[in-house]
Amino acid sequence: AHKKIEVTDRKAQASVKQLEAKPAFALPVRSLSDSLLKPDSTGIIAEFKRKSPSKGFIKQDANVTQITSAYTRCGAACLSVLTDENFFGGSDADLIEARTNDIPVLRKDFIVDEYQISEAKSIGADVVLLIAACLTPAEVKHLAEFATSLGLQAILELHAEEELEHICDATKIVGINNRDLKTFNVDIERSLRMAEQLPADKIKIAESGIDKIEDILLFKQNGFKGFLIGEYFMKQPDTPAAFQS
Ligand code: IGP
Repeated sequence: AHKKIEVTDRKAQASVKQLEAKPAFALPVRSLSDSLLKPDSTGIIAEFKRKSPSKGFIKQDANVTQITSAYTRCGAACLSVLTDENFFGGSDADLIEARTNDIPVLRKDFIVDEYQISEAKSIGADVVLLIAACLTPAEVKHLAEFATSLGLQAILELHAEEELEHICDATKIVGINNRDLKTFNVDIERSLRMAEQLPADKIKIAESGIDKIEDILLFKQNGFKGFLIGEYFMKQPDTPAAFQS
């Protein structure tokens, strides 16, 4: 049966009205699906991540402005910015800064309620992540519809086959996480097998542990349109300069 990961950490909250009043809430949303489906898209979703639970600090003093603008300049189709502070050392301020680039920005966090989606919009996010391991299928449907009602797109993240039941009409973009969130094991073959079971009309994104061109080609051959890469880019000695092609 499906087991939820419990997310307990919550910040002090502004009212939804206060969120809606923030200037970024009114910004036009940039479409992730349009960006990924452009004929010349690299499909690369480049992630800004200072640290992770599996690796500790990757780049403690990373500069979000420099790195996200370099990602954009070098052809990323989308930016992913961690806003979770506890596990990933991220912040809303990082995402607000990344939003100045002209490609879509994904708010990478553990979303469990509508409030966090309004909050994502209020800091200028274009896309939110819904992690099946944190949500029931009914919650995914509800939250994906809510995101759509705000004009945002949602990525449904799956890892295990029993999570396929979380897919619904409102989840048009499906990410398959190569990394198990509990054991941190990365298994690309497993993701490819799982992808075969996705409905053909979903846009597929491969997430985590991607560190070579061959991985991307393999995912492409299997119909994936997006490739979410964090650690490999962030661990380069000089991330902005190293991200050249
Ligand atoms: C990026 P990597 O191995 O390239 O750094 O992975 C991204 O997929 C990973 O950060 C991620 C993630 C998540 C983080 C995927 N799903 C959910 C936090 C929450």
